[in-house]
Amino acid sequence: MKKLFINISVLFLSIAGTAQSVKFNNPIITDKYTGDPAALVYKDKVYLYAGHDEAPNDFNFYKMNEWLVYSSSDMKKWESHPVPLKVTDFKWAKSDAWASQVIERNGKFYWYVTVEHGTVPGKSIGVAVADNPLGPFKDALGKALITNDMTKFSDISWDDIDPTVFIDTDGQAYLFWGNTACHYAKLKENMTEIEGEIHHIKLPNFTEAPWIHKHKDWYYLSYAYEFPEKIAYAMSKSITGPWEFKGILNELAGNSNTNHQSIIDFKGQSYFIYHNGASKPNGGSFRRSVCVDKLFYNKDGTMKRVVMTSEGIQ
Ligand code: FUB
Repeated sequence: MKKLFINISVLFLSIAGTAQSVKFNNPIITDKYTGDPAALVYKDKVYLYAGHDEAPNDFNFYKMNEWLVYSSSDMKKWESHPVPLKVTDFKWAKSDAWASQVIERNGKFYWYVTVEHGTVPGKSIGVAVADNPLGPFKDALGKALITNDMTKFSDISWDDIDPTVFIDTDGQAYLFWGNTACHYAKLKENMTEIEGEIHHIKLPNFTEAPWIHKHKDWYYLSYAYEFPEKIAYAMSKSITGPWEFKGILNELAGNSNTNHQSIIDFKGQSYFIYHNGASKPNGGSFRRSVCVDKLFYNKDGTMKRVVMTSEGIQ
């Protein structure tokens, strides 16, 4: 009887010990509220670009004036860097440092951003450029690349948001973007001009936040689905489609009505990077925090549903 008692206490001790040794790594960014993560793998690092959520605790809409950049070599430790880009760096823009993405081409880094245009009513897309992933970035065009009057697939004034850029194996670059309507167009080699017409892709319950990535020989178009948002995705054998809808990839975050994803492969592992509103004590839809969890594929190329965790990357 005495022996049994001792064994049970060892078991309790070891359970308590295990619980204490687990570290909660999500959210990964805790120095500021951050939303709309866009990750870039360059050389042996991941650069994470995000909008800075500056809304005070009693403010129930976005207040975003600048974008931030963090870097990591292992997806666990994240280094913060000086603010690389602000809305005021685009003289023609008025406000709203909304979702963005950085991509490298021929040693230059192009940062596609959403902003409210100063004179053309509605949201627009601008592009900044730098010689290295940390900047400084400067407006590459001196005007918007996309304005609200260039697209007619949706009547709202905020349908031209959330750019994602992809360079295909033949060197052709594509810009995808949208809210309620998913748009795409070719980019010229200079990365600052649209080539040809703007197309529209029909996707079930498309809200916003398209993200294009390729894994093995499949192209993936993930996006925010419904509102409040889940993340869903479609797959194709070609960047220009046809896209086949594959269902939900990530469930509601619950504490934020948006979830905005970024998907990368880094050092042999796939990652799903997103935001939620879980930061204590004042996190929420307008004070978001970036998180990372592992992403896994099935043999047929479909993606396994993401499990959002507090532990994150251990
Ligand atoms: O951060 C402002 C907007 O919220 C983004 O542009 C959308 O993707 C949503 O996350």
